[in-house]
Amino acid sequence: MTATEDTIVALASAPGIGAISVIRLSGPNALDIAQRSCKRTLSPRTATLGTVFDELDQPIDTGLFIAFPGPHSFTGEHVVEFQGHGGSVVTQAVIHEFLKLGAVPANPGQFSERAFLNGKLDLIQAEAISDLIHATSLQAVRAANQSLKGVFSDSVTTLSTQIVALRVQVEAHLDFPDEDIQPATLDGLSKQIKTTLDDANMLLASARQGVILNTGLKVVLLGPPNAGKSSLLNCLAQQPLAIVTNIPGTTRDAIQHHLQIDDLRLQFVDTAGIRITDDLIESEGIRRAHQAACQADIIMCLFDHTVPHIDPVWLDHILPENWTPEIPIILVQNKHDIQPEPATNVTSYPLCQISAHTSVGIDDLIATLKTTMGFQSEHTTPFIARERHVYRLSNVITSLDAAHSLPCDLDHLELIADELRWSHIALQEMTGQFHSDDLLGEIFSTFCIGK
Ligand SMILES: Nc1nc2c(ncn2[C@@H]2O[C@H](COP(=O)(O)OP(=O)(O)OP(=O)(O)O)[C@@H](O)[C@H]2O)c(=O)[nH]1
Ligand SMILES: [Mg+2]
Repeated sequence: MTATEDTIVALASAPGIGAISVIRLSGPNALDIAQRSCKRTLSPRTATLGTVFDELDQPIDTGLFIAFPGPHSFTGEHVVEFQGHGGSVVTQAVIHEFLKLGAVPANPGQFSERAFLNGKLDLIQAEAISDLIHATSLQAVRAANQSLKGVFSDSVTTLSTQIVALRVQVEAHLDFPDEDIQPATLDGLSKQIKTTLDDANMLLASARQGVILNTGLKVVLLGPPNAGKSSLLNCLAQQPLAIVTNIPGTTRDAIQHHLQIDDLRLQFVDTAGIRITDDLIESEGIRRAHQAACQADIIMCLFDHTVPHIDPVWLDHILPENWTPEIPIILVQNKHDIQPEPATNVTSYPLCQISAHTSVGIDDLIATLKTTMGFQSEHTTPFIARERHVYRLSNVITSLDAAHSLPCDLDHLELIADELRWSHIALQEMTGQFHSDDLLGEIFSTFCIGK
């Protein structure tokens, strides 16, 4: 089914000067517009050399036309791609000719939106196209390809099928309330809800990894003055990004640096040392350090040999008052070259010993960071995901959790049915089976023009 009667046109390659450019047409008149522009008949999926002429029969550009008649095209509509010379004026002149022949300019992401509306891909796959284009690491590229291939969507569909099966059972009991339901049946239902909830939690954990691959991880370095926070940043970056001195209170501001470590995009925030102070500037630095810590994906809590014992009281002095236990912490004992003995640690947080001077323990620290964030074995290729997916999956889990915590008896079946219905809708919103125009606008407007 065609999403619209318009035939859209856009430059699909990057704007500017290049060897070649790709201009893309999609819609019911794509083939007609392309053939009229070059006065040639285009065979499906065959490269045809042709010249685009203006209305005075003057040649504008000569290149290759490839026609993909719908529905066997990216958008599901008739698509024609023209590979011409990659200059800004010449490409604009070709686009102008296509517009004169009846095409209209495409909005950002409109080709992908049409592919979605025509059932060529679901919303998760469409988002993966944009994530692939914007990927900043090879691992993100691999993960985006997994999502594009449908790995994430398949898991969502499997979960959806499980929930539909549960709904069918519950609704059947509600439709025929006079028929006896055996306690064993209700018990079985409760167990199935629990299994589905466990599966949803596993999928959420994978989706969280997918978001980290997509957007990176914010790691905040927090600790007392002189612990070596700035030195650790410099050690990881392998360059003197931050000022280091032996004067406590050297770092005053929260300074952010993006680093690529083992294919992971990490945003490190070096912060002012935490201590009690009357100094106005330092106090503001500490406030900013605490603010950054509250927005962290993970906190690295640094200290050195002057702190031989780590307990919750010491941590309370370092962490912000409004710190939430959901933000994981790694304890990092620096200056191993001075003190190789580990501090006693009576907290539940992992402790890593490093030296920012000699790089001892840095590999172990990165490995601990990955395990703490739940990164699975490097043999499994994760899929890419977005905050939107994590949010929806959390809704699914909240509803399944509510359904599971209700007593599974006749009095509560209606409430259980309601929770199952909500969880099903949340899953459908992920793949786009259920969507609003606003949601589509929000997603596709962030795409490139021509994609
Ligand atoms: N021996 C030794 N000294 C270190 C190590 N790391 C840092 N230092 C020294 O410790 C002092 C403080 O280092 P910084 O990196 O400035 O410490 P900081 O935590 O950023 O301090 P503030 O910015 O004041 O909060 C400097 O003299 C560093 O050279 C290490 O691994 N071994
Ligand atoms: Mg510092």
